Amino acid sequence: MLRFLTAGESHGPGLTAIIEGLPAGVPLDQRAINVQLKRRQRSFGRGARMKIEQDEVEILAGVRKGLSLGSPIALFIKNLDWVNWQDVMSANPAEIVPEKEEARKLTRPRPGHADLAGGLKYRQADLRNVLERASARETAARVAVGTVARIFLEKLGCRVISHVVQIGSVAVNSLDADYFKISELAVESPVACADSEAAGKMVREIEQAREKGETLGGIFEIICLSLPPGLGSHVHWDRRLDARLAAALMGIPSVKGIEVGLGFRGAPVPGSAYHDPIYYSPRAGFYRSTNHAGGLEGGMTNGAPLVLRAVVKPIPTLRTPLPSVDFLTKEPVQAAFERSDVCVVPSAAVVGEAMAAWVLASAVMEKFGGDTFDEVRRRWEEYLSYIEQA
Ligand code: EPS
Repeated sequence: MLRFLTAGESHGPGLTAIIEGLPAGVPLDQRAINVQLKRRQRSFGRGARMKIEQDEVEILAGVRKGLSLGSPIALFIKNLDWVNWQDVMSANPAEIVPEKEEARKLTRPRPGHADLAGGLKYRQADLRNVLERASARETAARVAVGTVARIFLEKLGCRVISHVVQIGSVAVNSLDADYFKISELAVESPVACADSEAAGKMVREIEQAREKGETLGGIFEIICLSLPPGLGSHVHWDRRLDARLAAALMGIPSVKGIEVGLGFRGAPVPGSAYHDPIYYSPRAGFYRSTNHAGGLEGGMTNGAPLVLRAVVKPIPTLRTPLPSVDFLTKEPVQAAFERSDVCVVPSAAVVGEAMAAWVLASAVMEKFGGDTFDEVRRRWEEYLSYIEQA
């Protein structure tokens, strides 16, 4: 079984992740992880914090001479902002400077953030004790973990890509390109959008939002390619791959809805036009002319590209804050504002890729699992040749 945990506060010393269950013999290079960490950081619409952080992973355990050992893998990403926060955030009370701690205290909960519910639940007088872990800074660790899963999948020939299809009111209509081209164009775009005309409008909409002290949400699409049929299972609710993918994507801060294939857009479509007819040819095997199901039927991959969408709400830290109530005095106030991002949709797409890769690698390990990568690969290849002959 593959599993992982992360630890770390947004302004603490850094983010730690431990991965367990990866077989021995997977080639892991920190440079490949750093490429994905950079992608998460650099999109248009991020705030000043991203000028401070230069996320780079350190592999502290579980890898020797570039290969996984089958032991737990420990990853660490330093927070470069820590030097500015040590006297507020230190685990050592002797290092805390009370005036600085007071100045950073948060008592005006932001609507839409974890501040209020978390403060009540964990009985905190300083809501910073909630904010610090609720912050999407933690998603840097998920990208590092997901990249390990991505490398594992790529060794089996699978790809996970993404692109942004909507930011604020600007949506991409339909894209006349294959998924590889879409991915290439998206990687080059400042807003991860493969349609350059829409991307230009998205950039302008983000600029206008920044001027107004607003924030913007949007939609990203994840596509997973070259998966065999039969990952996941119809036999239990918690083995259905669509349920597991949706949970992993919903766990990304600000993600508020998931579509599989046509998703919500399928509501007005009659069944005869919705479902993807099945054909067979000796060369292609079973195939479809459409993919409204998004590559998932009965909770299993069906061999078609797996297509998911996630809607991201506009982030709740607003420069022109909404009404709130002081957590301690109960007086009406304006919600707190901390330096923040205007739009995180392109970054969320990178996190989405990471989480999708994680769920898929877990499903691969469940079906083909072994202690070494070669064992997994042999079982995988044997299954692929069975599928080819089926
Ligand atoms: C975040 C607030 C901002 C973001 C941060 C998430 O941080 P700060 O308050 O330090 O400027 O930049 O995102 C990241 C640090 C990151 O790496 O994505 C929040 O409150 O969620």
